[in-house]
Amino acid sequence: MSTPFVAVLMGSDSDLPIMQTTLDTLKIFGIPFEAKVTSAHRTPAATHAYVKDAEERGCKVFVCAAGLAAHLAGAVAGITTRPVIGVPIDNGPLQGHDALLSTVMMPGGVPVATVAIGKAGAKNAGYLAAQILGVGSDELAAAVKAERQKSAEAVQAKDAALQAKLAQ
Ligand code: RP5
Repeated sequence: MSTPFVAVLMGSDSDLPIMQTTLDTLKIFGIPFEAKVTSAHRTPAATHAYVKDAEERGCKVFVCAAGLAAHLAGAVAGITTRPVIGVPIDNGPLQGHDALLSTVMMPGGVPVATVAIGKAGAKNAGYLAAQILGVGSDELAAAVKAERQKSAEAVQAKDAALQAKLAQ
């Protein structure tokens, strides 16, 4: 039987500094993943072959990051019916607005779940993958809830620190 995993694809190694956040988030949840540099434009045949092979080997969710024309997520969504999460990368002269529109504006019937531009989006891609996989795993769903609680407590601690400072 194949082991379920998440595939994190990026159009270039120049996307890795942002996409490291996705990998770190998947690690927090203990989700097995593969990370790969492959491009919709520069290596289309290799991208197609990888997606087909990954799906057969148990990939449950694809996370795809690209900047500029950013067609990677859409190209992957055209190959697989697994959920595809798109991360627009802000490494071009248009601050990621180009990548955002290229990633989000998919034709009907071939969705890409597009997250925010840049690092927040990369983090949310990891969380969203965990939430998707959590539908079939009570343990993972509980881990996502626990992370939410930790994040709420961090905000409360920040507020408490602010109130203490204001009271001085
Ligand atoms: C996109 O072009 C990549 O995802 C990257 O964001 C951008 C620039 O790639 P490099 O020229 O840095 O390799 O396909």
